[in-house]
Amino acid sequence: MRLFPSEASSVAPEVDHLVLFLIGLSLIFIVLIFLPLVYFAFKYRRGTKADRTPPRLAQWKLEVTWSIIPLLLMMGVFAWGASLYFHIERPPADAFEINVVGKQWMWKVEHQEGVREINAIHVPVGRSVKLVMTSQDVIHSFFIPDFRIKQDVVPGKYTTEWFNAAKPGSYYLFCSQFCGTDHAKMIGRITVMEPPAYESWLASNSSGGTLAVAGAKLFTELGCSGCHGANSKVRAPKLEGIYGKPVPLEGSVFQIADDKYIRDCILQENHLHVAGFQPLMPTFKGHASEEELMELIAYIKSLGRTNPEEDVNLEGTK
Ligand code: HEC
Ligand SMILES: [Cu+2]
Repeated sequence: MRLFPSEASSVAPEVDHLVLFLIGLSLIFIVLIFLPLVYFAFKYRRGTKADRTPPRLAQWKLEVTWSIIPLLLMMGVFAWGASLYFHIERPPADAFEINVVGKQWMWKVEHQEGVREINAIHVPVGRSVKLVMTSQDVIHSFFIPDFRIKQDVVPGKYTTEWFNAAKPGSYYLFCSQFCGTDHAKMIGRITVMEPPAYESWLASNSSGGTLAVAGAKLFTELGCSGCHGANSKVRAPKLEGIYGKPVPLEGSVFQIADDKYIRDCILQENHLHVAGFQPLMPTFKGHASEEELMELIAYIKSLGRTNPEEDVNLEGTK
């Protein structure tokens, strides 16, 4: 029997150190408080001849001591916890992306290379992986105990989570948000492989097109290219190079063209209209699945990207 799951990601030991420190600190204070409590309960119980004259201590010194010491300890724990939280929440700039769509009751996974999986993710060891996640029905939560990471997966939003797997192996993936009848069956496996094994896994499973290529196909099929294409008669904004840049919207506001922004444009949610254009774009709500939206985003991301390095910079500024 094991008390803790294995520490299989770069942040796992850091999380454990904090947890163990908190448990240790609590134990120290439990002993400091309860040992004297029990001792005094016996010493001063009714009928004993203990000396009950109040002690002549400088009260304020005591008060200040037991206020300042816990305050410093708690502020220390706060600083430690906050910095660890930011570390866990902010994916490193060089992380590569994998898309995840949760639904009752499975995890659908799409790699940028176009490989699809269900209830499984294959990743290389020692590389930072960023999961871009959404749900097509209710709130789910993506939880890998061995990696010490958990993040809600919310319909209509993209949430992210990252990890850097520390050792090859197979690790459980759970949904940790009660999401309906078969919630308990929403279980998957993370397979961490040595980079060469991962490369050959990718090569043998990819069916050709990358996510961006699938998105390009959809872009034509759904008629986006009819308006946004080079020879279109409709005045629609160019989509080349918009990803990650601020877009001027009606009413003199700017919004960064990130995944959520592009998703909102395609579904025409939140009344986003680009400044200087007629609001002619139809909504594609109900015409594109969550996976297809992610493919369209991958395609728009790939547009006008001349320098692969740019990728990293854009991620870094988010
Ligand atoms: C009928 C023409 C038309 C079609 C079809 C169309 N769009 Fe648009 N699109 C527009 C217009 C006009 C705007 C600018 C006005 C606005 O934002 O409402 C726009 C805005 C956008 C924006 C925001 C651009 C920016 O500069 O911030 C994105 C992203 C976008 N469209 C993507 C798509 C995708 C993806 C599809 C296909 C699923 C699509 N559009 C289909 C006309 C169209
Ligand atoms: Cu779930």
